[in-house]
Amino acid sequence: ALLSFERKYRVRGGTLIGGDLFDFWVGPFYVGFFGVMTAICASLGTALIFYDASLGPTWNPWLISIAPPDISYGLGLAPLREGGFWQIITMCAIGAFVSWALRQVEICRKLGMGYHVPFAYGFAIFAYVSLVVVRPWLLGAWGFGFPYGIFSHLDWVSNTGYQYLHFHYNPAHMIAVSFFFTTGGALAFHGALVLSAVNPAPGEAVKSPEYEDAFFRDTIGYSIGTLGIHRLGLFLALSAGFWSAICIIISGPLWTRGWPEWWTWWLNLPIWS
Ligand code: BCL
Ligand code: UQ2
Repeated sequence: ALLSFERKYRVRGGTLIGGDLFDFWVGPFYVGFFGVMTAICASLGTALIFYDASLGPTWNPWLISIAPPDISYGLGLAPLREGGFWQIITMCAIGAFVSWALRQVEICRKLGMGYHVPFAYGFAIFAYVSLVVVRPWLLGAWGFGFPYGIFSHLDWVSNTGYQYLHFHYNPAHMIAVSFFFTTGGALAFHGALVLSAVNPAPGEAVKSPEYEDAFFRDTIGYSIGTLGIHRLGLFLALSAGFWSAICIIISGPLWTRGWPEWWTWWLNLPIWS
């Protein structure tokens, strides 16, 4: 159903491509050229996943796996059943993710809003593309991408991690993990603080943002502010995704030995060596 306030926001225009052609809604969903593209890419990719799974040895959802080609195929196309499906599915996935981001851009333009949401989503796409395009390309074979399967991708992460002996020593992985944890911490603080302000003792009025500021000033002498916490949250979350992408791109293309060994630069500093 069309909610009463929605009509006001169903404005024409703002499209990047296609003009008025796809400028309509289906139920609550804006369509647009990129909505059509997302639907096509996502359906085709999903259908190919099911088709390739049907050729495989199992329907156990934990074990189904669609593997990239053997390293020997390099950066060429592989026969469908030897990684070609993975290659087409990867193209469908990227097509769907990028179309989804551009559909977000069109919606931002319609509503006259900033592009923060598609910008943020772009970091997730970057992390995915770094795994299945950038790093395989830098290493010279699509076979370095990860397989699409629940257990199989976990095995890939484990194997790739141990290939560098101890992935926790990867400095970019350290930064990424720290940002993930800090994001969780910050959102817990923020959620708790807002709920504490809007849930006062029974009969008392809801507390204003000044109370939120006062709570943190009393506690740690500093409040980042109601707008500031959202800027900080976005920064922390995007940094988590960004450093994740960096940590895997540099593993192989930039550093081929164990990550613990990378720290010899520190141990060899002239101060103590
Ligand atoms: Mg590690 C990567 C944390 C131990 C090896 N590791 C990561 C990072 C993250 C992390 C920093 C994965 C997040 C990411 O990339 O997000 N690792 C982490 C932690 C520990 C840890 C916290 C821990 O011990 C407490 N890692 C280890 C051990 C190693 C190890 C030591 C194994 C033995 N780690 C590796 C390797 C990798 C990581 C190898 C990586 O490759 C990975 C990384 O950095 O990848 C970039 C980014 C987000 C994405 C990629 C998701 C993209 C989403 C897309 C765009 C949209 C999807 C839409 C979806 C399909 C739609 C579904 C529809 C719905 C159903 C509606
Ligand atoms: C805050 C504020 C909010 C908040 C939070 C804070 C009124 C409703 C959580 C407190 C946050 C600070 C001091 C930053 C902490 C830093 C890190 C890296 C976690 O001041 O303004 O708005 O939600």
